[in-house]
Amino acid sequence: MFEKKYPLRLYVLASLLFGLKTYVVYRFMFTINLDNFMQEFILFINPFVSAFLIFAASVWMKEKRQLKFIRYVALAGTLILYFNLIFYRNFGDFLTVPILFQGSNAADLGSSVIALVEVIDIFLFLDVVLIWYLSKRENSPMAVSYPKKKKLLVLSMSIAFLLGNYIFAEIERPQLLQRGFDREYLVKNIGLFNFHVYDVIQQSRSQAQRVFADGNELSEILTYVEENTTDQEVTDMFGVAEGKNLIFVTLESLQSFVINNTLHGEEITPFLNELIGESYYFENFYHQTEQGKTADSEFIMENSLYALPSGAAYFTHAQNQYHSTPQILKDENYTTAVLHANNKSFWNRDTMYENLGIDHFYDIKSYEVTDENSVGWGMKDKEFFEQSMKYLQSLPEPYYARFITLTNHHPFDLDDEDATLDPFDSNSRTLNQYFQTVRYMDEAIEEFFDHLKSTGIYEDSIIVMMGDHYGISDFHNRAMGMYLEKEEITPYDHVQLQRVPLYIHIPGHEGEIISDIAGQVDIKPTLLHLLGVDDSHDVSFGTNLFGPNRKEFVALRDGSFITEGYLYSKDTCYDRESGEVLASNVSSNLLSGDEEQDDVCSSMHEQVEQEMSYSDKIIYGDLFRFHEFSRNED
Ligand code: GP9
Ligand code: MN
Repeated sequence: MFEKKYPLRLYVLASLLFGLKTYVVYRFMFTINLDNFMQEFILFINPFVSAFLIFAASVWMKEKRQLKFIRYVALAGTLILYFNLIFYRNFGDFLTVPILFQGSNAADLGSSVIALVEVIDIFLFLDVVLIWYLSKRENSPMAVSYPKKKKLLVLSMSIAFLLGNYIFAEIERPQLLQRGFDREYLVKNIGLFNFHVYDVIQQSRSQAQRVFADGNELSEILTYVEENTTDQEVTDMFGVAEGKNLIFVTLESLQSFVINNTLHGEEITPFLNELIGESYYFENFYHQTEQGKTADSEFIMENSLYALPSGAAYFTHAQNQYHSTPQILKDENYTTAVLHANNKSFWNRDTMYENLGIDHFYDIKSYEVTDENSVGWGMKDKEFFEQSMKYLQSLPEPYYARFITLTNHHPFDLDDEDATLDPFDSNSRTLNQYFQTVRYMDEAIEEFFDHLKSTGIYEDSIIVMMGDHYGISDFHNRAMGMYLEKEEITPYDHVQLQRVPLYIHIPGHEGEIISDIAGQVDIKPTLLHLLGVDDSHDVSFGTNLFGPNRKEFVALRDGSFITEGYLYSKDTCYDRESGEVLASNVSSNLLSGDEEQDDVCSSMHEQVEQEMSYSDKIIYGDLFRFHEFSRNED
């Protein structure tokens, strides 16, 4: 009786339930920053707008098809939401099209995924069950054949809602869709599902970019690079490692905050702390990776180009023409190799390495991997270094050999017998265990140094070690605040936590602690300088870290940047040393064109965006295919 008088149509019910569920996930399962009521409001309406838009399309169908459509859309939408949640728990980020195409990675995620599933997740599927049940009832009054007028009314309503949402978003964040800002802004303002549509359009556009790109675009970029990111000054460090082997170690997920720090009164990284005294150690060195994580760190340091704003260039642009460090070193008679005890296809490395000029890739097949010598993602680092020595010794000298470690990887699992530090005690199992795997890595590096010394390789080599990216995402901010004894982790703290260690260890050199700001794009010109290789024709977005004309800023891929004096993040400008807020709403000030409101950060803000867009243009357009990298022959 009630149902007849006030018919509740299934598309309305599904929209309400799905909208509500999405809102709960946004609000309580993602950690989305909300600064004001307007943002709260937009975040609340956008899930309903998206849900209505898609479910309401059912009114154009016959009754039976309506029900089927609603059922499957509810299920598919929930799965999309859930995959995002799982991904978010690990990476603190949302899925994008290129990430989805990295299907081969998903299989390898194994242990990580299980650690990311929680019992409460079952609730996310309850509305799907209800919709399924209601839609399967005989003669359900929840779907009827609608007259044309009603269909048009529903359609106009859904478009009006979408437009309303867009207008609110535009007021809150001008030029949102044109500039993108970051994924969190997009999801916060237009919703996860519209963000996915936006991402698909963006990705198709970048494909088209390659097709339509031509060499002319490069000349403006070359002029910029020449004027801003090139330092040809020859210093007394030039060629100090000429003809030596270059051993590069990627320190998985190692952040700088553990270096020279303690837990339970014990040093976390005793060996790495001691090594500072015998190395050039960069204490304000930032990772610049994005979604490609380790692959991005490799991409940046080998090419001195920025990581892409979404996806990993290792996947999306593995066929491009590059001018990488291994390619350059091969011309100098170097043998190039990568050693990493994981599947060769992970991050599409096998394809990319060939293209980057890596002669030998010692992947999992080169190692004897057993249950005993594995944990978490695979072979334990100590075993990895030990078994790697025979390959290292077999390489013709001089060589450039890159080692990628693995044990200190989320979820930071370790066998009891390998743990030499007690876990931290907080609500985050991830952070608690992190200290233990970091300690394990420290011991593994110490053993590696011992191997290098006992084989005599040490004297003929320089050893460079770099943290690839953060290990502890914002998801663990509460626990991180507890460890760092801070009430909250602010955007300023977040950026400072993106510092990763960089060691340049040259046997015979005393080294020093270098406090100047630096980033992963600076690695390539620095290494070439040390090896005494002429790179005057290189196109690089970094500068030699030992040179006098260093770049003025380090740009992070989320739009934050650091200068000697300032730190900019989330539209706010901070004093770099003290963390004091100097100005907020920096980009709106810039957009308003009001000179007076322009503050210290905003002029640099423009240059940072420009520089990253130049790097993106090179990659999207595959522009190096139009460039001849002539080098001075002697
Ligand atoms: C995988 C390893 C980890 O081979 O390098 O990659 P990550 O998940 O850190 O990008
Ligand atoms: Mn990594």
